[in-house]
Amino acid sequence: MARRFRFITVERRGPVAVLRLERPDKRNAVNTGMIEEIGAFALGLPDKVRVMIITGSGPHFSAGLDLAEHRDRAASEGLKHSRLWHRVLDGLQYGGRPVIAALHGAVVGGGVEIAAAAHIRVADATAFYQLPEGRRGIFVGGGASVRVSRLIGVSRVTELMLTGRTLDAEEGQRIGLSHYLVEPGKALAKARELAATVSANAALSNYMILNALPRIAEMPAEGGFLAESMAAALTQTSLDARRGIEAFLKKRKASFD
Ligand code: 1HE
Repeated sequence: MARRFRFITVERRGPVAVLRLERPDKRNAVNTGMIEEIGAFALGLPDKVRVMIITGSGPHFSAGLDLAEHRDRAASEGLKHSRLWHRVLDGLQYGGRPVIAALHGAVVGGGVEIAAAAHIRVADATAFYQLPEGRRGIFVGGGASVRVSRLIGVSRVTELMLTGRTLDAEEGQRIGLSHYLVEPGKALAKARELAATVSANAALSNYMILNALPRIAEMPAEGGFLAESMAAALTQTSLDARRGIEAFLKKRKASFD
């Protein structure tokens, strides 16, 4: 059953929640209300929701920051607004619940930033990507300097921001903006299929994959190895680890709480 907020709709089927950006007449441009709703919804999800999918209504994922709303922001307001994006997207990335982005049409500016905060990105062949901030006289503010740079490399981000050029779905797939590239109209179905797989994992394993892994990857090697051992020790002594290993040895499918 779909529930409508002002700028998003959400629907839950078992352990999977689908959040849809719902401003198709404005190409899902992200105004303050929408980013706040994404944050409130994602942070308020009950534990039984194991995976979240984020997608866009209409022919585009998102045209990024709502430029009409941004026009008159003073520097201090712009700073707070950008920090709001950071809080919300940090909540998505590190909330402990895998997030899958199903992308189609425009994935532009802040749209790329939202997608980059997701853990798995599925694009359909209509997807195209842009970082047009240079053309608009602004700068990225939703975390792209960090997240997108880490995803595709700062050199590529520099080139994309300087030229504002459009990358098609194929190029996006080649450079790592998407993990999966599917036929037009099939991104959400593929995301649901992946969500079924991911939601069947042990919750603590998923939590460590989302929280320990990226932080360990940023650490100096020696600290990283120790942190990895601690994450491994904690995970492998859980009840779910006993169930998962037992199931494998008995040639059964594991089932977790
Ligand atoms: C918007 C926005 C928007 C569309 N803010 N209203 N993002 C951009 O620079 C992308 C700007 N948008 C576009 O390049 C195009 O709209 C699209 C390629 C995404 C889609 O084109 P199209 O031809 O299907 O739609 P359209 O006719 O351009 O737009 C339809 C309506 O949506 C129109 O409003 P209307 O009242 O005239 O019908 C547009 O004004 C409106 N619209 N995009 C506000 N972005 C956290 S910081 C992140 C920094 C950024 O994201 S910078 C990138 C901003």
